[in-house]
Amino acid sequence: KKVCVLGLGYIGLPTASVIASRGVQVVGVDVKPEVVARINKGEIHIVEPDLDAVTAHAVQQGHLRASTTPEPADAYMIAVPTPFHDGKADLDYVWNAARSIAPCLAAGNLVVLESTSPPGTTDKMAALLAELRPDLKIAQPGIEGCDVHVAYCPERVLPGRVLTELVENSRVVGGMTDGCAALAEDLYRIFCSGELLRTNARTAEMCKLTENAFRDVNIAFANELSIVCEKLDINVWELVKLANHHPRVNILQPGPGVGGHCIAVDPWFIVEAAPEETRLIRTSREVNDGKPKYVLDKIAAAVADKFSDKAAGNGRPVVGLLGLAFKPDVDDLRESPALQIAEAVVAGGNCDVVVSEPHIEQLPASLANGAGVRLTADMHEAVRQADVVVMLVNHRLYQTIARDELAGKTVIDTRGIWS
Ligand code: SAJ
Repeated sequence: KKVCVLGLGYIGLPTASVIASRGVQVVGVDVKPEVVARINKGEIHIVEPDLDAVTAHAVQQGHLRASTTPEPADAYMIAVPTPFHDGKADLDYVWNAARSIAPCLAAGNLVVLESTSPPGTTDKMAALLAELRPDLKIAQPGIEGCDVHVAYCPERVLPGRVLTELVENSRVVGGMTDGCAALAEDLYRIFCSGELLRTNARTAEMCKLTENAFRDVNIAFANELSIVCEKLDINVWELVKLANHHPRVNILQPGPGVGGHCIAVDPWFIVEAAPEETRLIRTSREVNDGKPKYVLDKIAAAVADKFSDKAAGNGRPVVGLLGLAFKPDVDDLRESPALQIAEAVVAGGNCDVVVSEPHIEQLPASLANGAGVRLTADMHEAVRQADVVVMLVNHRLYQTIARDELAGKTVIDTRGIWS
């Protein structure tokens, strides 16, 4: 058996490597020649624990190979980006991937879409394949009997735990027909030890969006509570902890906002699909997107306060920002509320800024060009130099910052680690 994986990013590369590690012949396809060259040398281009060893081994054993063009295989897995711009899902990468495999397709093949997609995308992809290959009977929703099977099976792995979750998580396998789901189940059984749950493609598409929207709505609830609690002089972290002792309550943690390219994006796919019916999902997005501004207002008030302290001519207040990543213990700054806050503080220009982010070696361009900002590798120094300390990301490393280091400083703790 041979598998062709399209898109060698955060999902495609680990998936291709894990399938190849089971002794299956895998060809990974990416449009970027430099990515292909790197993987063929047994190296990886993304940060993910243990992936380097699994990929290197699969390449050395001759089970994994990368290429810029697809080739005939038994199964095709599409794991390309589906970005969201200006209120619309951009599915061009999916259509391009489908076009690129169309000439290779043969009777008996399976095509699985894994990319996060609006409900109905798999149907449209199958229709596109049918248009490009009129000589083959491509699966149609609910109609059994076809040459090429089509399914949707969303990835659900957590960055930082991809290799474990790829194998152990349960998976929703949505077929265009029951036969398609059964064939897709056989493919995932090669490397998944978790449960494989069969459904139709449309439900599987919605399931992925629902999981991330559920988390977003729950975090929005926590973020709204944090603002209410501040007004009412209640410690929100103590409150959430106490409420969560109830056997049927499980509130997530408030923070400076929601980042990453999944939870902050996927709910919009649902809003786009049903704009009139999604008041709660849309409002939750707005609550979470509003949280960085709330934190910025607190920083501005603290800086103004320190300014009056420093009016005697002792210089500008110093703001120490702890963390830039979108969540703890990762180096990923994309769509990060902490980075958004840092950019606005630096752009404000009325204070000096010391940034700590233990997972990066230099400031991103959006900060590096600002005046009065620098990165320090020493988080204790960032705290020591700051008049206002802002905890933005609860990296494990920050647990070594002692309470006495904060004495005499204004502390804005968006993650509740010192509360
Ligand atoms: N966050 C909070 N409070 C919390 C939990 C998270 O403010 O209690 C924030 C984080 O700081 C971060 C954002 O939410 O900014 C998202 O982080 P996350 O760890 O919740 O999720 P992601 O984006 O890394 O991964 C999610 C996962 N989805 C779910 O848990 C339902 C993952 O399983 C998915 O595979 C991934 O999205 C994806 O690719 O869709």
